[in-house]
Amino acid sequence: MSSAEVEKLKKWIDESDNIVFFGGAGVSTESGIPDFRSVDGLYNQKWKYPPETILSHSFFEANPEEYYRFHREKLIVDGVQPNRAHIRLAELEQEGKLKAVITQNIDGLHQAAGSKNVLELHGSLLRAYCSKCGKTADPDVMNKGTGVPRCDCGGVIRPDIVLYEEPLDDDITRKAVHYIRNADILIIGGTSLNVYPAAGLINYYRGNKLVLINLSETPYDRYADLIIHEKIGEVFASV
Ligand code: CNA
Repeated sequence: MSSAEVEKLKKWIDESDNIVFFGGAGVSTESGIPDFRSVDGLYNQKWKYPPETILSHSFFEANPEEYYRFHREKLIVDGVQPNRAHIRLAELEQEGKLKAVITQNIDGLHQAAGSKNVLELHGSLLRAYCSKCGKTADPDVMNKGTGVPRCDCGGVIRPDIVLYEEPLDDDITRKAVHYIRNADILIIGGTSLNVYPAAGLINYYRGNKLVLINLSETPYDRYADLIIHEKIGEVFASV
């Protein structure tokens, strides 16, 4: 891929050693994981309730069976691999150019690609714990089993993700603000910037190289210094 915008991004990346990336579900669609808001995203697929209802604390507490049906059918996609966006971001970290990946994703693909400093604002599907006693649990019983997984203590095992109605982790949020505030370039990609408080974190950026890579428009387009409405994997393959 080559365009004036992608060339400009490449030049900025070449010249910087303080890049921060902030991403969302669109980073993983090219790996085969559906996002929420695209036409083939989870919002537009048939299910009894919208994803934000099922993925809420109160729904999980009241309907763990239904939650786990959705979890195994929709959230878990077998055999997914990092795509070129994940891989290039990991390389940029290794080259000493990228300081942190801040992600709303819960799929673990940045770490699978080799990224080390990944701030998971919404947790990870690769970790589980008991909602009653707090003991760590094997994520396989949650992701691969059937029915509602339970701990020895009888409590329901839950994913270590931030469900709607639940607060973000303070420590991770503080770190994310630190990186964003001090970044030279902030690249935002594959996110509709509709989910708060995560989306609000980008307001901490103080630089003049705010890059937005997203297929569709976002509420933040007018604040961006560079906008690329292309597939993020293809863009990162070219920079
Ligand atoms: P979203 O609201 O579904 O938005 C995704 C955005 O990405 C949309 O604006 C799309 O246009 C855009 N997009 C889709 N594919 C591409 C692509 N190849 N290149 C560039 N842009 C693309 O998702 P957000 O992340 O903004 O919403 C936050 C939620 C979704 C978070 O809480 C996530 O945990 C949750 N989510 C995560 C995953 C995952 O971990 N892979 C999957 C689905 C939902």
